[in-house]
Order: sequence, then structure tokens, then C-alpha cells
Amino acid sequence: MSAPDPRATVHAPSPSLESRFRSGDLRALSRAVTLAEAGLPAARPLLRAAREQAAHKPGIVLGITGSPGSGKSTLTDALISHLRGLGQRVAVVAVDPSSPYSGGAILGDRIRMLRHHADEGVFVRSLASRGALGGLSARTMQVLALLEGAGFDWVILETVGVGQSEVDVASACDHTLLVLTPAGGDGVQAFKAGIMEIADVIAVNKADLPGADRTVRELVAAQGLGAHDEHTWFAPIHKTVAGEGQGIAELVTAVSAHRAHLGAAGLTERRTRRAEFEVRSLVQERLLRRARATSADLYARVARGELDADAAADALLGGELT
Ligand SMILES: Nc1nc2c(ncn2[C@@H]2O[C@H](COP(=O)(O)OP(=O)(O)OP(=O)(O)O)[C@@H](O)[C@H]2O)c(=O)[nH]1
Ligand SMILES: [Mg+2]
Repeated sequence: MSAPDPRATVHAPSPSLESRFRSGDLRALSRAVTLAEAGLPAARPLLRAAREQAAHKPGIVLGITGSPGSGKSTLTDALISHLRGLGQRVAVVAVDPSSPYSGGAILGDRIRMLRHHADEGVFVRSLASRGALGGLSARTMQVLALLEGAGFDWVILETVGVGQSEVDVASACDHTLLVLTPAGGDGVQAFKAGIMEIADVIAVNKADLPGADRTVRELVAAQGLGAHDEHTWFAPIHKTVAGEGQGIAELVTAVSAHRAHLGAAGLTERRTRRAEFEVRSLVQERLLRRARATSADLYARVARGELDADAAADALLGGELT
């Protein structure tokens, strides 16, 4: 008999990791997050356990998006303080510090949020992973599921408000908070870019700067332009000054109102959509990995006209070459 592969034993889930995770042990959670982030199979039973626990006691999984510098991190920090004051446990995932857009900002974010570090009711983690198509990675969604399963009442995902991840956030979370500012026609831009459609709640942050009221009026007007009926949810719009904690209670109330609007059926629908998005992302990631690993010869044959691109794609997907 050959010796056991040491790598297999290092990452094998000890029976107690799952039970410690289930009992809300923060070290076990930390370990689970690390395993999930690395995409290791040992994370799978923990992910199932997390989903099972969350089904009994769903948390509020809130995605925050908005253009760079709009104040997402400052708002997140204010939300942590406010929610802690209400006795809620809060987990935060800040995504994509590797992005060229966020520069070194994430470090500042972490330092700011570190003031909560001694608080067992707060968990902050930043993730570098990016999805195959530049949006959120399936690993990020799994980390959200783990945090929720660990019993956090609120799980907040702060994304870089650029490109695909800005839109993905709505598929990865139960509720989406869009952060805009009075500056530079932010609201009109969001409307044009279709970002407003994914918002369940809107913050007009930096309301201490001129133009906040006008921005709110423009947003309200833009909301009225979209198709709607008596069931349409109009994202509540609140002015905030994140650094001062102004408007934060109103945002929390608005998110809770959206949860009530969704109801049990609406929440199940969102959760199914989240799961679908995660599975689809995994499929994309795997297929692209396979496509990248494919020998250049396949592509050379397409380039020479010996094979058409559809046939090459079929071959990659494991189908017959036609
Ligand atoms: N005047 C004013 N400044 C604010 C407010 N909220 C945040 N800021 C400032 O805006 C800057 C950017 O804030 P962040 O919270 O880092 O913004 P962000 O959206 O997380 O930025 P990225 O993660 O880099 O996209 C910081 O200098 C904040 O202090 C506000 O309500 N009013
Ligand atoms: Mg930030």
C-alpha cells in the first residue's frame, strides 16, 4: 500500500471542522472561507452545511455597488456601526483589491474597518478572486454563503463599481444598494447604463456636497420613466453622509422593507437565482480553463480553415468533431 498523499490529509475536512462550523466557531469559519476561496473540495461539505443552516435562518445578503470613490466603504463601515448598535452580527466581503481601479484603497478600507476587529460580531474579509469573465467569481458567492451559514444577520458584499462585477452583484445577493453621489450627473449615468434597474435601494451619498436634492429629484423622475405597475418596487432613495452616519438608519429600514416586499416566495426566488449564478459561474470558469489548456493545434486548424469554429467549440465541450 502506498503512503497517503500528505496534501490530501492537510486539506481533508476533519469531522470536527464541519461541526465546529455549524456551531458558529469563528476560527472554523475562517478556515472554511480559506478553503472555499481556494476552491478546494474540502469546502464542499461546509458549503452544503452553510446553505442548509441559512435555509433555516436566512440572513440579509446585501450587495453594495456604485462608482469608484462614491463612498461604498465608508457607508459599509457606517452600516457596521449602526447594525452592531442594533445587536446584529455583520460580515463584510470586500471584493477585488487586485483591480486596477481600486488602487490601494482596499488597504485603507481594511484599516478603517479594523476598529471593529476586537468585536466577535464583525467579520471582515477582502477577496482578490475575479470571475472568468471579469465579474464576480463563484468563490466569492461561496464565501457569502459560508458567512450567512455561520449565522451572521447581515452579510455585506462591497464590489468595485466597475464593469461586470457592478451588474453581477444583483445576481449574487438578496438585495442591492446602489451608491451614487451628487457629482457629475451620477444618477443620469446610472440610468443610462441600466444600473438603476438592479438597485433595490439607492443612497445619494456625499449629501453634504451641493446638488444632492437635485440628484434625488432626477432619480425619482428617472424611476417614473421605466415600465411599472402596481407591483413594481421603486427603490427608495435616501441622502446619506456616510462619514457622519447620516441616513444610515433609513438605508437599513429600506433594505428591511425590500425584504418584506420580497416575501418568502420572492426570497426563495432570489436565492435560487443566486445558486444559479454560482453554478453558471463555475461552468464558465471550468470551460474557459479547458479552452485555455487546449492545444494551440485546434485553434491553428480553425485558422487554416480545416475546421470551423463551431466544430472546435463542440470538441472542447466534449462533443463529437463533425
Ligand atoms: N464629503 C463626503 N465625503 C465622503 C462621504 N462618504 C465618503 N466620503 C469620502 O469619499 C472618499 C471615497 O470613499 P470610499 O468609502 O473609499 O469610497 P469607495 O466607493 O469605497 O471607493 P472604492 O472602493 O475605491 O471604489 C473618501 O475620501 C471618503 O472619506 C460623504 O458622505 N461626504
Ligand atoms: Mg471601497
